[in-house]
Amino acid sequence: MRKLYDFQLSGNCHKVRMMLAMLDLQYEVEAIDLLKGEQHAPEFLELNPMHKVPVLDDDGLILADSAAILIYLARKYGREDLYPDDPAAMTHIQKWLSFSVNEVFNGLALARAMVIFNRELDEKAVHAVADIALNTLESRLTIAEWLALDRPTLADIACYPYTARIEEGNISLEAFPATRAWIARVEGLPGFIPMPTAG
Ligand SMILES: N[C@@H](CCC(=O)N[C@@H](CS)C(=O)NCC(=O)O)C(=O)O
Repeated sequence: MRKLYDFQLSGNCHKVRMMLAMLDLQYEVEAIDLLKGEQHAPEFLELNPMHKVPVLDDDGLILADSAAILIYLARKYGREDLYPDDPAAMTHIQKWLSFSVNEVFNGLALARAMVIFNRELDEKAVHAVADIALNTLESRLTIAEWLALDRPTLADIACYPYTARIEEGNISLEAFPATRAWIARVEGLPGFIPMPTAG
């Protein structure tokens, strides 16, 4: 039995949905409505005391945190190419996984959350981080097709959802052509599934 505790509009959940689809793994979904506060329910906290989705139950093994789940799924189900053993490769990938939960989340995801969930945050501060995130992506993707290595890795899956949906945060990708081309490349990967749009 495999079950994903999921919130449709969450990019962190979408990373896991993408990975499961790319691996062609079947799973049940248990929707956790963050807008109704279901992540604070005692039965959910037993799974993840951090009050956050995604959580994956893989035949009784309970896993939280999208990056951790991506690593688990890639290594458990035969996609070592997405997270190889080589120390330098792992380090390159890990740098982008960290970037995905720092600059991408605190800039791109929160800019979108301010618009689609009416999150009350310091817009100037969030947009400054979003600017760093987009310029970092653009500078790498101007000289390379993929973020970490010369092929797709977990780095690309982890950075994709909030970047692809940033226009829902009223931030344009017009000035970031290399990033737009990379989004299209990720969308062309076998098994890719699109992230649901807000509204
Ligand atoms: N680092 C975690 C962050 C997970 C996270 O921020 N989840 C959000 C949805 S995108 C959440 O569940 N928020 C509920 C809350 O903070 O109350 C991951 O990558 O899984």
